[in-house]
Amino acid sequence: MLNKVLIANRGEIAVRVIRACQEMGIATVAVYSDLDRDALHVRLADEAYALGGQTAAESYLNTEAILDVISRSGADAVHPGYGFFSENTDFARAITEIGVKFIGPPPEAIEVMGDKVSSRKAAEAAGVAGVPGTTEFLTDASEVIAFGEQHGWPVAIKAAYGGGGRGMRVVRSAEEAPDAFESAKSEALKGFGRDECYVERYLTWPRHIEMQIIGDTHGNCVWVAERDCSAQRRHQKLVEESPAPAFPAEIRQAMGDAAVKVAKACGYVNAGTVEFLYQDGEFYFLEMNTRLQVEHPVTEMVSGIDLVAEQIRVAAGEPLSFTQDSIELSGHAIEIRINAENPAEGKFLPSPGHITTLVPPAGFGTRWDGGYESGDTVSQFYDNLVGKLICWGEDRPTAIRRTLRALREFRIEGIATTIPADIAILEHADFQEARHSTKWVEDTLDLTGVAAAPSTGAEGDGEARVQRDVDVEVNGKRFAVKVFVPESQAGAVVAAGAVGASGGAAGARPRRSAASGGGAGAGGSGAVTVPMQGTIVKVLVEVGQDVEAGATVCVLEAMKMENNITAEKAGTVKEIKVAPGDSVGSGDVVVVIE
Ligand code: MV4
Repeated sequence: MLNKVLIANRGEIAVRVIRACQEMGIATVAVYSDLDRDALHVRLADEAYALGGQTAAESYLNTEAILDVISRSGADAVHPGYGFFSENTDFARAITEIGVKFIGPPPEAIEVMGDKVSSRKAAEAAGVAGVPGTTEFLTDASEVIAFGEQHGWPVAIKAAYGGGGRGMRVVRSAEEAPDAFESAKSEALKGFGRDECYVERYLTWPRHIEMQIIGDTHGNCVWVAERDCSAQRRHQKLVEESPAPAFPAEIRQAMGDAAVKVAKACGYVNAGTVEFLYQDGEFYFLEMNTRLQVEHPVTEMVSGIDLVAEQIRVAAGEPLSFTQDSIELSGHAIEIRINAENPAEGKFLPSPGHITTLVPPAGFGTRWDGGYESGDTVSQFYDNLVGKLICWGEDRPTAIRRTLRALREFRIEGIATTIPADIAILEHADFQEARHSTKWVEDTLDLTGVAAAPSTGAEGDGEARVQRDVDVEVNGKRFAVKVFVPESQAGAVVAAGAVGASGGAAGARPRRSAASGGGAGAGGSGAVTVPMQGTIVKVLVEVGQDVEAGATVCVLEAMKMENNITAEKAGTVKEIKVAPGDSVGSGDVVVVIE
């Protein structure tokens, strides 16, 4: 068995792998960037080493830095997680060449499945058809026209070295072919550095169904279960589930067999996923992902298999713990990706920042795979996945009800999240009756009424609250509002701020005169804080400057409005803690006044 695993990743997947290792009695080594010095995965690992740098490129994608930590830590295996180096042939080779186990497939399998044309050829050689199309690169728009006339319109022109739908052009008639061909090639060149394209029939309302497989080094390769990932937006999965709704058992069996054939054709070992498009009772090979996927927990919940533990066993040369016939699937599982994004008006704007409160739901059949806890900060430098909520029920309606209960119970403040949009998806009849497809979220679901969940912070982390009166301005009218802040911040002089047209804090009422007191008053620490999460757009004071009570010290952009943050008391600016562009959370101190 392995002795010490280095997790070459961060966030929830690093936490997931650390937990599996600890349950197996395997030591764990975390690596971290400068921004992740205090991250959850670092806190949980047995050892942690700095990679240096802030961005992914400077840290988690720095091969030399990771190889150096392997050498210093004595790790005998590396788990890449997903993203980052998880499907990088060179990285896998670099690890195996120094005699360390790469917990994933052989580099050769990664290579074959790395480009859409070679993966399609490998699948077709194994007798698994892709959507009817060409397996040679296009040289001219006339070939697109010939294909469309033969197979029917619409057709899809795709980038051979592309992914995630980028560069894909849907062509509905011969007249559209020349422009679509040129634009697909130029986008492919810009996006992937390669302009080779191919054409295939376009499926107008497909479901995106993927089959989990896992193979060991003893010739065993099995399919575990399928996942339906059709609830997506701009190729970003929002909701995944297993089993796929309205999916006949005979199709499941045939798709499972097809996935295993594709895996065996490329000598696959360890966990992998074969993606298909499913429409009108037919399924077509799309691509193969040579890594553990974000959504692997739904497969674990319906099969009872710990896929990460199996990955580690396989990497250690052990056989799979189960056979194809011993796998028993039970119930229904749904995964919700909780992203730090504001789904208001369907825009899903990034919402990095300081998480002031994070209390995940719990209860029967409720799992939280999270990468952050209260007090952690979601950085703009990395993927904004905060964690995944996975709920299991004995059938799909029960799983949907449980997921909705859990989403409503979820307490997360300081950042906006996709939770309101997730609730809208699960409440919708199209989703509940499985009428959705990969285009449903963007073409049909109406998210205009969806707004970021209000971040009150009032009951937050169980800390006692004290009342502070805040002067706010709503559309030019000033109000005195009661704000209940954690006792630890009570000394702060809660800034007066202008609050958006929504009227801001509940219970706002006409401002009382300053003489009536309010705020921390003269006795406060003089720390001026912000009443809500947002971004600093202007700082209007300097250290040493004298300010009057009510003077604006900085401007906070929040709730799509510019809010003036003002000092409650006169004094001299002693410290400025922010600069334009900084993200701040509710209650953060921005300026200190003596
Ligand atoms: C397709 C398709 C319909 N017909 N190919 C998009 C990303 C890339 N993996 C392949 N994709 C698609 N290829 C044909 N012939 C529809 C999509 C597609 C899609 C596929 C899977 C998951 C989400 C999707 C969202 C939009 C379009």
